[in-house]
Amino acid sequence: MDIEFVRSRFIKHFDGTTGSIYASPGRINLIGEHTDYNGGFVFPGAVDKGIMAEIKPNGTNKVCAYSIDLKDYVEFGLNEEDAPKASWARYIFGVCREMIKRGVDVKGFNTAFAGDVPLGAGMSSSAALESTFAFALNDLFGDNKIDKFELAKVGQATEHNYCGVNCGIMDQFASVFGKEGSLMRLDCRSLEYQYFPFRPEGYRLVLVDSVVKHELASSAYNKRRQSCENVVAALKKKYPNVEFLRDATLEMLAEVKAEVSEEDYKRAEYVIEEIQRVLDVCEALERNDYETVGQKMYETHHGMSKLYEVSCEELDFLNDVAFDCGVTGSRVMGGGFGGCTINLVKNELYETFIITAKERFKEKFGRSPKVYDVVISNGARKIC
Ligand code: GAF
Repeated sequence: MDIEFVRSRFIKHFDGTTGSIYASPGRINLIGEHTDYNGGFVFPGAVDKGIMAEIKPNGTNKVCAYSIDLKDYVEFGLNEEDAPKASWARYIFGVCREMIKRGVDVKGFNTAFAGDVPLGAGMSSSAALESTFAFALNDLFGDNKIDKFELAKVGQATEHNYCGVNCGIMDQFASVFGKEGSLMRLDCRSLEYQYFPFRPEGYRLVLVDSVVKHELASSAYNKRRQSCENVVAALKKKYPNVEFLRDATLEMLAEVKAEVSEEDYKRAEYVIEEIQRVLDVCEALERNDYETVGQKMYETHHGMSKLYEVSCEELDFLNDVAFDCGVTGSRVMGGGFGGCTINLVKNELYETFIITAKERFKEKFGRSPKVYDVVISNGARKIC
């Protein structure tokens, strides 16, 4: 992201003065999908693409926000009834409200922001936006008294309360806590985390974007979460200590098979297996065993496609192409219903894989997928 670009737009759009600049990244996730809201493990890292915003208090109680990319300008107040209509502005409004709920005396400000996280690619541009503003408002109005854990929760609560997505904590956590060159294993129940330096010698991580965006992704996502909660409710009758699917085994699940729908059962089966896969991948990484890491990624894809049913034809196709090319690991990344596959590719296979994926995808779907190299980067920060 280019500081001068954002600054020039801020100056042009407002009164010619400058404010402070903040930035937060999007994320990748090596493994552990739809496990976060089940109290399980995830394995994300922040990327070198994100949102950058210039912000300056304006002495009023009004937020004046300009989206540089959308060339859209919105003003809103800071009370609950002042929620703006534009969906992008609701993220900023939600963050303001959540900070206010946590005792921060948020006042009006001017802001212009831009981003380079591809939208709908499953790299969480929304978490990048939330973290940028949570971090900034904490600095500008809160004496930085809200800790980083709570800043991540501000982003998550914004999704729940103002954007209609009952997401887990992974995206916001990765965006706030990201560390250059490291992925993090996060226990989403306790929020304990551990950085894993990730520079796999001889391999590259690459995202292949199907450029498919599912219109109803949020409601389908919430439905998946509901399925998991239904199964937890059934398990609880037999095992009162079960709070999340994280607390269950496949054997326990089998015991309640008759009490849950077939669909909910499949969802839970995937989640329980996926939580274990994260731990297996961490162990494999400690031995530099990338073959096992890759194999687990393919298993995840299979589960997301056949049990959790959050893949789509285009993503399954990209996964098959990766397999045919001998790519070590490949799977749909993020919430699903479109977006990217994440691929662990041997250096010497990289060119062939990318060329083949582009050619075969175009042949089948009449358009090219996009390709992004992954650089694992730092989390939310003040730039100047
Ligand atoms: C989305 C959500 F926002 C995350 O919380 C997570 O559940 C992810 O989908 C799937 O792993 O990005």
